[in-house]
Amino acid sequence: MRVLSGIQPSGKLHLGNYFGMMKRMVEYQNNNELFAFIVNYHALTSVFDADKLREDTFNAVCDFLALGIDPEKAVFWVQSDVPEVTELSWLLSNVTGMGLLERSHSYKDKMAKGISASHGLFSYPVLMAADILAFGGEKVPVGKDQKQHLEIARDIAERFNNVYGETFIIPEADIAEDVALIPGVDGQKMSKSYGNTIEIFADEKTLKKKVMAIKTDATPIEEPKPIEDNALFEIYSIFLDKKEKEELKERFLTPGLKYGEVKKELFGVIWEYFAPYRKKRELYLNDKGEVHRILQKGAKKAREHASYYLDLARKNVGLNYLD
Ligand code: AQP
Repeated sequence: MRVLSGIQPSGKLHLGNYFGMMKRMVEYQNNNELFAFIVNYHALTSVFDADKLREDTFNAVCDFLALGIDPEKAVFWVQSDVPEVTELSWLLSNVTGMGLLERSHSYKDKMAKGISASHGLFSYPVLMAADILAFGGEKVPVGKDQKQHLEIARDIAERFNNVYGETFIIPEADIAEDVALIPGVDGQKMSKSYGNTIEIFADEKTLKKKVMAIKTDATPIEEPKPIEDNALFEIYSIFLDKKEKEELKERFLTPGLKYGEVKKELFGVIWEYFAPYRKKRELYLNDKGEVHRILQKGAKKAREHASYYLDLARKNVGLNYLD
């Protein structure tokens, strides 16, 4: 099975990114053909500082490698090193109805939050469809927030195939229900653009500050604590197995629990969980040459795959005028 997914370097990577997508990607690479990439073209919809984009892109690459992407097993690259996807995006644009994009929740949510909309932000799902279709992606591990974008990608692929004949594989979203939507410190979806993230590789002091800032309700200590819509409970739960989660639930429902103590404990759990990855990440951060070699090799392989689908699409729409 060909498994494919990308991540935006639009800020520092966070627990939502890791548990929603990255962790499963790493697991998939052992028994599947894995395609993983850093989508810096997509980040251009929200990042307008070139130095920041360069830094966040390099950091995202090192994060993903440290967290377990194995460039010997997976095809791993940075999106802008494979320009075929932008050409394919144009071909797809012409079979994409305006209405389909206007219904995008992510676009509408960003508009509602006062983020000004560019054409790039509006057409983001078309580029995302190109990212998937260019590589024949069959299964796409994502968080629940990307479910609709995946449906749009499927619609675009089906429409293209209907208009021009069988060209693309129809991809399927792969969403893990237990980690589908991880809340941020304010209880909304954890998101780089909402400034509510707990970063995977924050330093000790920052991590502690973020965890201590998780929003909790004002239930008195002597009363049971709610577990529904409780960001502290939900974030803690992602680090626990089924039995441990039941125990945590029991603790929340038992009067006397102090949120502050649970937060301190959670900080320790997160810090320990990522300790081995932090060491590995330092090695990559300090070896730019090796990282570049990995990415060049990945981009070369990715371009070969993308060329196959792009050439087929060019031919099927009639751009091969000399044939
Ligand atoms: N809170 C989340 N819970 C579960 N999964 C999440 N993902 C993101 N946030 C959560 C998943 O992580 C993958 C990569 O996300 P992305 O960076 O490409 O885009 P995003 O979903 O828009 O993530 P952000 O942090 O919210 O970025 P910004 O703020 O820049 O838009 C995706 O599979 C996503 O589902």
